[in-house]
Formats: sequence, structure tokens, C-alpha cells
Amino acid sequence: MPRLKDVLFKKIEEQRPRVTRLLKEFGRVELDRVSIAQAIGGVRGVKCLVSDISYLDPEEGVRFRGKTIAETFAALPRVPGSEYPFVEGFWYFLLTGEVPTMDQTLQVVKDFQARRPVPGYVFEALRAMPRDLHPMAMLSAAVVVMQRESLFSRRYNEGMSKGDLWDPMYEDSCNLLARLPAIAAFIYRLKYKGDTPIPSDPELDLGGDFAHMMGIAPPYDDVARMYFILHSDHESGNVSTHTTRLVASALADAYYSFSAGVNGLSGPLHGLANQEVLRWIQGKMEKLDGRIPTEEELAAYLWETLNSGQVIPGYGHAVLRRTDPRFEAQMEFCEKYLPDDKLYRLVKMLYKVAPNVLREHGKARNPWPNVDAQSGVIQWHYGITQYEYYTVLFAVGRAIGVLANIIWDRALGYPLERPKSVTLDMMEDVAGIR
Ligand code: AMX
Repeated sequence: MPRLKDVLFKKIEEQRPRVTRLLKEFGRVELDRVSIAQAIGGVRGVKCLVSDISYLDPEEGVRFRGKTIAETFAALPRVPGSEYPFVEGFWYFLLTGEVPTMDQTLQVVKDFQARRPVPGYVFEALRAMPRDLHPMAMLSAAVVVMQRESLFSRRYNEGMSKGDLWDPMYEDSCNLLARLPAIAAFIYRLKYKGDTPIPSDPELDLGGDFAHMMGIAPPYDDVARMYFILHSDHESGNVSTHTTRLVASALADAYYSFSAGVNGLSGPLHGLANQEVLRWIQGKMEKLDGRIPTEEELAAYLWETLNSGQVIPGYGHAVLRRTDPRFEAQMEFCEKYLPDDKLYRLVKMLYKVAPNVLREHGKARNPWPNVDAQSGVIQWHYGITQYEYYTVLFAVGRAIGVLANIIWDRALGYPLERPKSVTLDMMEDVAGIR
């Protein structure tokens, strides 16, 4: 049975001539034009990035390698006795575009198990940090400290051909991804459980081992699998993916690049929104001494937040124009496993009330919930009540997508990213007002 790396190389060789032809024969064909509003407005909607890992349709939501979330979950081999697929099989799928068989998946599981041990100095570095440091800062630092292990940097320094760069990028990415769950769980148990790390179980798959190292019983293993897959990729323009690819485009290795992506994810308009959602919801419950508010009370709270100039966390999206299917997938899980959970009932009520309030408010182009609107609720239900930790979970999932992207970036020889900037004077000249 060919290894994942061999299958990937075959795919790379198939794709390379497509890039060469597009560049050579059609390089001057226009994909898009850029307006002043787009230049000032965060490059919204400008088609200028390339990725085959996932695509985000504003009306339909994300497709991983052409498959919707439901199709992805249905197609991939599942962990025996579990309702969700192996994360390792999803990694195979994102990298190659092919749904792996159970045997191919188990081969990756084994490969990842062998890559799993985290160098001891990473844990020592984490222990030396102040315990009240935000866990995202800890994660980012741990990843960059592990840069010492980078094969890509070592082999680049030894001198290697451009066409081979994907190979050590693949090795670094697999090592990093296999180790991230142990690092994330270590941070959790260091910060919130009195420094009581639980060693990895070498027999378990990535999701199962993460639940084990967190010290949380099933079905949290399925929560981990679902959560990591859902958060993996959302095409390439979002801050964490774009940052990782941008940094990697300077031929920085996977450790430097992903650490930078983690920093981007820590912003409240991006990954940190999941901690903000729970903070916001619980703020309301506290005001009501733990009582579930009525719909009217919730609407009034939404207005209070909006009128004080703050955003409603977990609602709106830069690209999506409907309810995020990643929100719906988590809702399905909640309906099955925690339909009576108090916070979940509140999230459901919010889903009923918030879109109308946001529409009436009239600013957000998309009044519907995004992935972050209820992910914290599931984590809270299984005992992770430290909501500042939620974005770390997002980051472990996001690693799958961004690392797949940077392997392909090197495989297809994508160059250093270097968009052009203009001055306000220049824009006024173009607008004819100067
Ligand atoms: N609450 C209040 N106002 C909102 C809003 C929300 N949830 N979503 C958008 N708006 C406002 C914007 O702040 C903007 O106001 P401005 O004109 O005064 O600057 C206006 O509506 C237009 O924004 P937009 O084009 O609809 O969205 P955007 O592309 O500028 O921003 C996003 C997208 C996600 C940053 C924004 O919807 C937001 O701040 N949402 C809340 C935070 C959040 O949930 N982030 C997580 C997103 C998913 C993820 O990356 N994890």
C-alpha cells in the first residue's frame, strides 16, 4: 500500500503542469479588479489567493476538497464505536483530495503516533511562563520554541532545490500536527489543573488521545474529532490561514509560520470570538442571577451591546451570507448530546432573536451565526469552563488546514507574497479629486 507521502507526490506531479500552463499561457488573463473601497476595506472579496484545500461559497458555506461538511463526515472512515471520522483520515483527504480507505487511514494514524513525542524542552519552556499568560500566547510560544526541530530550515540551510521544498515542509507539518494535541492538553492541565499532565496513550487516534490527555471521558473524543475537522480550513483569506501562508511564502518553516497564524487567530474578530460569546452570554445570566432570560430581555441585551459600540460575538462573517454550516454541525451535536443544557438553550434563543436585531440595526451584512456562536457551549458542557482556552482548540483544528496549504504552496512553487501598496494621495489622484 503506497504511503500518504507517495500518493501526495503523485498528486503534486499531476498539478504542477496545470500551474505552469496557467502562468505561461494565461498569466495575463484578469481574475478580478480592485476598487478603492476594497483597498481601504481589508481587500474584501478580491480574488487574488489560490488554494485547492477548501473553498467558501457565501451562500452555501465551506467545501473541503469539493465536499460539504456533511459529505465529508459521511465519506471518511470512522473511528470504531465513534460517530465522527479519524482526524488523520481527514488530513489524508485534505492533502490529496482522495477519500482514504480504512487501511490508508490507519497507516496515517500509526505514522502520527510515531511522530507524537514532544521534546521535553517545550514543556519546560511552558512551565517557565507565568501561569496567567493567555493560553494562545503559550501555544504560539511553544510552537515557535519547537522550531529547533525544523527539518525544512536544516535542509534549506544545507542547500536544496526549490522543487524539493515540499518534502521537509511535509515532514515538519506532520510532526507539528501530531504533537499539537499534547501541547494543547499540557497547557490546559498546567494552567487549570495544577500542573497535572496526562501522558499520551500511544494506542489512540489523534482525537481520542487529545480527550484522554485532557482527562475528559467520551463522547469528548468525538467532540475533539468533530471540532478539529470543523475548524480546519475556511478557504485562504481569513487571518490565520492567510498569515500562515504569507509567512511561509518567505520560506519560513512550518513552526514559524503556524505560530504567526496562531497569533492572528487570537484576535477577537477572528478565533477569540468563541471565548467572547460565552463571556457575553454568561454576563447576561449573571445579571439575572442565573435565570434564563426571556426573548425580550435577550433582545434588550443585544441592543445594549450594540448601542455601546460593541459587536455581537459569534454573529456576522466577512464572506458568508447565511448561517454557518459549521454552526449547524455543532447544533446537531448539541441536539443529540446536550439538548437540555442551560447554555445551549440560551444559544438557541439567541439564534432566534439576534438575526432580527442585527437586521434592524442595519450594519452587519450577515446577521447569521458563525462557527463561534456555540462552540464554547459544547466545551463548557464537558467541563472546560475556562473560556480563554477555547481558541487554543480552534488553533489545533486550524493547523490541519493551514499546514496542508503550506505543503502545497511549496509543492507548486508559489512565490513570496508581495502585494503593492498605494498612498491616499494616489487614490485621490485616481478618483480625480486632487
Ligand atoms: N455585531 C455588530 N456589528 C457587526 C457585527 C456583529 N456581529 N458583524 C458586523 N458588524 C458591523 C461591522 O462592525 C461593520 O461596522 P462598521 O461599518 O461600523 O465598521 C459593519 O457591520 C459591516 O461589517 P460586515 O461587512 O458585515 O462584516 P466584516 O467583514 O467587516 O466583519 C466580522 C466580519 C466577523 C469581523 C464581523 O461580523 C464581527 O465583528 N463579528 C463578531 C465577531 C465574530 O463573531 N468573529 C468571528 C468570525 C468567525 C471567525 O473568524 N472565527
